[in-house]
Amino acid sequence: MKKWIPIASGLLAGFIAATINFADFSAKTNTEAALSNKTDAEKVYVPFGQKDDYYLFASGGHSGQMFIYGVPSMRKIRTIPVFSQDSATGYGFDEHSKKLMGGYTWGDLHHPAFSETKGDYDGKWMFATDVGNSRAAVVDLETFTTKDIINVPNTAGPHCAAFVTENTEYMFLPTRFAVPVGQKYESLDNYSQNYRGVMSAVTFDEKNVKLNIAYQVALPPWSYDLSDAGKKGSADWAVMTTYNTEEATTTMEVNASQADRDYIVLFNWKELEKMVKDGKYEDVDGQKMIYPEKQKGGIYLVPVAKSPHGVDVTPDGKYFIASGKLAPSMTVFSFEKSFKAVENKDFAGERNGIPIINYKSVMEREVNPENALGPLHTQFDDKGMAYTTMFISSEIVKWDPKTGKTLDRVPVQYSPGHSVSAEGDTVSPDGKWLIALNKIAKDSYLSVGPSHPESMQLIDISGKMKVIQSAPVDPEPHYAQMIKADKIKTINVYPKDEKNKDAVYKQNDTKIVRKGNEVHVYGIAMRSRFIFDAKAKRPDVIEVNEGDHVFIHLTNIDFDEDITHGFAINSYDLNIEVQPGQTNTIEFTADKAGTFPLYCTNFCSALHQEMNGYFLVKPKN
Ligand code: K7E
Ligand code: CUA
Repeated sequence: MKKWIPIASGLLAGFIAATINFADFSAKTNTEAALSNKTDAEKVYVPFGQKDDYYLFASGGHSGQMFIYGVPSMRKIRTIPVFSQDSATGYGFDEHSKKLMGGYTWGDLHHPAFSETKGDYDGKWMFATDVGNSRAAVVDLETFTTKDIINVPNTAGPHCAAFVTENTEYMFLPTRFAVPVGQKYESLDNYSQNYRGVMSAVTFDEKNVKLNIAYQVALPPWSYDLSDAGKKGSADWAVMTTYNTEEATTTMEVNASQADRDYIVLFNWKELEKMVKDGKYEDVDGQKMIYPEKQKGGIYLVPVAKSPHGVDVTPDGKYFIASGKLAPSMTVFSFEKSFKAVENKDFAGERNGIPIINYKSVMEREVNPENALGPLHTQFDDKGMAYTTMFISSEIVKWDPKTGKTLDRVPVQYSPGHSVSAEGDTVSPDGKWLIALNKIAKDSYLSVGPSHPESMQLIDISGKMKVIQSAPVDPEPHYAQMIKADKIKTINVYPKDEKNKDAVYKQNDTKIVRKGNEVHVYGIAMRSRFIFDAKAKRPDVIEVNEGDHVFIHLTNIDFDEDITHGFAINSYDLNIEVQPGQTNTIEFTADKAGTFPLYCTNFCSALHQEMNGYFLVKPKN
């Protein structure tokens, strides 16, 4: 344990200066790439007419979006707006998505997580959280659209999520930043007494497509980092890393790295569920809050090398592996030994009323691959072998969790944060591909000025690890998940919804209804015209009075795959889209008098350019 201390403090400087430390191995990797033989090229070549084997869902970081790539071609297929406005799809402009966004304009999306059934991705839903504005979202994989977003109170940046339990019972959202409960004003002098690091247990109601907060846990005022849910024998448990157990309130870079040890929080969510059922919680602004110092059992601390970043559960559910970040070690812990320690009360005191499990009793092994620095996150293959990203030494290290032996390593350009393997978070990873999600793309692509894109490097892990493809990606792929393509079942068009009062499917049913100063347009978009009122002299014109409150309900009646129409009003800063069969509503006040052309933004036919009309706003006087 002691040997970590000197290495770790030296590493702090290395960590900060990491980006300038390894310019010398670019030449070598570039040459290697140039020499890449036909076999490698063939491996990533997906001929026209054929499709990729995997979908990659990459976090879009502070773009607030999610990026969809095909693997192995590494071609980008789609952007799904989740937490940020997106004019390409009208997301955040139409009524439904505007409401979902809750008044925010951006988000910081870190860790996408597929819904799971029996520990396997089921291809139905994708979850994600927003560090920027403390929200959680669910994306429907039939349409690749965001369906629900909730605010997570008492939490400031649920960075460590989303990781779902084996049957999507919960996703746990620990907080990155501790704040007072209710986020009320409180002097930082009272940090240790009055701040908390609240974790939320979020459930997903699949029938109503609603996210809900089942309960919260008022953990100590520490920073919580990556978490993971147990699997198989450990399915009722989850783990998360902590840092700043020093409870520093300023100059975190130095002050949060003082102690030799931080902790892994190990908790049994079935126990927490029982506490809630038994009324063992306090009502805090409508949330069921468990205070672990009062409600004992269910939550434990496991000491770990200082400031860990990632913790990952092995596919067999037997071990959890913490990565040092500031210590050059991966530490393998045994779930079974942890359960025994809990049962035998094998504790070394407690902190904030939470028992600390004896490190020696549960630690399986400390693994220190030679000269490998800055371990962050671990993924797995079909044989249970681990692949850990080394942020500082810019490489992926393959090793055996059962022996600690280093098996292989491959340099990447540069500074990988996470990596992702095919079906990597399931109980049965595929062992096919690993993608390094690199923070620095220096030397990789044509220059676009001082700031570069991030890079995703595709690594063939079927034999000796080899980087065989690289794709630029917008900021910022913190994490990604890779799913077998045939697990995703998309729909071709939105089915008719006769119950939707806003939908109009027949031209003769289009109408413009006025109620006082409220105007409701029930319109149709079709190749290649808008029809707002079929009986009017000019069916494609909307005329209102200045100050009118306008609702435009638009249905795309082209029940034909890929015939999407857009709807924009020139100079009104409005733009929505209607996908085939979809009905969408846009609501606004006509506060500018004048003549404004309206048009279809999405190229939909040879006469797309003719798909326009006028929005006329009569001045008040
Ligand atoms: Cu970038 Cu997972 Cu948000 Cu580690 S996190 S690198
Ligand atoms: Cu409809 Cu272009």
